[in-house]
Amino acid sequence: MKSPLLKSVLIAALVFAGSNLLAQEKTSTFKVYGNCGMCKKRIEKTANVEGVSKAEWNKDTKILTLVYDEKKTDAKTVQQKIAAVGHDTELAVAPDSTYSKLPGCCLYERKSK
Ligand SMILES: [Cu+2]
Repeated sequence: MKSPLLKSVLIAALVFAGSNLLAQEKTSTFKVYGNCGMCKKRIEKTANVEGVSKAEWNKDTKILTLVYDEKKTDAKTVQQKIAAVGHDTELAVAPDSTYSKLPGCCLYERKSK
């Protein structure tokens, strides 16, 4: 390396690239209780907060697959948001008043009740 300046610029570029790699996305899967296609839409829409790049709920297994940036959000926060719109999750329970306002087809069997 001829120039010390060039060297430090290169090092800075490498450190920058490295920190971008560290911001890699994390995948979490957890259970969200629900029944139908409407539930799927509601759950996925609610889970799609800032920092989430993918939220996909499987109606049959009740498993939500969440891909997100750990620096911006976490699985627990997303589960709390989902519970707040009426769906129980592994870590969060929906308020009874919210659950009871869901459309009839969405009134899934609550494990915790
Ligand atoms: Cu539903």
